[in-house]
Amino acid sequence: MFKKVLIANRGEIALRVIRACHELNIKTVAVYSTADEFSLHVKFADEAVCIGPPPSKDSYLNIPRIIAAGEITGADAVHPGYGFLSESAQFSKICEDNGFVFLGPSSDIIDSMGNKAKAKQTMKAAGVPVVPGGDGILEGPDEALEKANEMGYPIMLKASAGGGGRGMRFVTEATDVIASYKSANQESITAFGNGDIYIEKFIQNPRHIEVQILGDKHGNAIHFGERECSIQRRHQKLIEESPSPLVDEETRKQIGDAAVSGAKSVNYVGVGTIEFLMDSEKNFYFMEMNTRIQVEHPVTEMVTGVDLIKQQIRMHAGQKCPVLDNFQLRGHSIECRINAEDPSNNFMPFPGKINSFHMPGGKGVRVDSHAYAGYVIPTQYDSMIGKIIVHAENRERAIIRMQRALEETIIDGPKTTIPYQMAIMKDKVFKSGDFDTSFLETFKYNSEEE
Ligand code: MV4
Repeated sequence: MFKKVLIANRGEIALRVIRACHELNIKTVAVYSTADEFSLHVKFADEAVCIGPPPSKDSYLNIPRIIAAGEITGADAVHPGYGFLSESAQFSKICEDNGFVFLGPSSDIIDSMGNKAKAKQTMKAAGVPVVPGGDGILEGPDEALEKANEMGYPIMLKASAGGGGRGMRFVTEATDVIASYKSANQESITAFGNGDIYIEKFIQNPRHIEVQILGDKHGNAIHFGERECSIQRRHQKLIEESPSPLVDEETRKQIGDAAVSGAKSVNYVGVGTIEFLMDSEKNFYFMEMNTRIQVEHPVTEMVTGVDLIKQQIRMHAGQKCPVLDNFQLRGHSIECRINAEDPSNNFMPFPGKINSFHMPGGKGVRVDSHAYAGYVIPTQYDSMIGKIIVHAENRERAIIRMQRALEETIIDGPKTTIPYQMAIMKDKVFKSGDFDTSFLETFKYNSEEE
């Protein structure tokens, strides 16, 4: 097992990794920018190294400085968290080349899943259902039009180097294909330095369902069921849950088996997430694979009883996947991401000082946060200040418990997403469990009512 892990991240996920390491008797090294000097991840790590000024490119994205911090502290592994360098094939390779175990997949796997068109082909070859469409990248606008006419409208054009909704175009008729291709191609070149585009049939009102997988170095892979992530605003998830209200035992087995064969086909090591679109008839289609731990991993931990970060570390230390007999999800878990944003003002970020801070507790309530009373939310990074996660016997009780937890929460200073999430917890459609990724487009929020 590792002796000392450097965490190349900040905020709640850095703290989450520190907690897992300490339970495994592993020492921890935090790295931080000058904007995070008073963050809890710095306080709770065994050692902390300042790696630069606030801009991410000079600190949390600065590979030479992170490697230097690992060298001077004698770390033997690097955990990348999520965001920042977590899906950088280059960072994975540089860590390994400098003698650190990268607690994520090899650069080859990150690369092959980062190329979304290629990832689809790989999954299709492994027998995973994929969104119908062209096979691989388009040669140019003419081929885009030809393929679109063959498969019928509406279609989606997607950037192969993109993901998470960036560089995407929705096209409803032939007259728009050429211009949409060109603009997606240009945007993709600007954003990712790669203009490759692929085409897919448009899936009407899909749900976003993802499967948590775990692979070891011995060719084994298992899954931990699905997460329902359809409550998103501009491709930012706000609420996640497990299990999905739409997924029955039979579908769970099918989608889980598909995810496992996808993971096995690339000899996947560590934690990963396979994202699917699911239509109203419960047909599911592979969309993308995320080769990192995700923000919403706690809902899976609550319904499986597994510590995913500990498992991730164990897999990279060479241990075998646990054997799951009669796998089933226990009860229901919901997570609300607490962002310092004003839901009444277009979710405008609201950095600044937190004057008072009281987090909920009691049965079935978990809080993952790096914030505290007196903490100043920096302006440079994302606005998530924590997550409230609940677990209960079933979905109805989990919703009641989340309402109770949100009610107890006091954050004085910044505006937060809490009142908005409270309104969702009281919404009839949300409560019914019958919603899709368009839910927030039509959700009416009246801040006066809260
Ligand atoms: C789609 C789609 C419908 N059909 N692809 C958005 C994020 C990116 N990962 C893929 N996305 C979508 N791809 C086809 N062929 C609908 C979406 C989509 C979406 C997906 C998941 C969660 C929220 C979404 C919101 C709008 C559109």
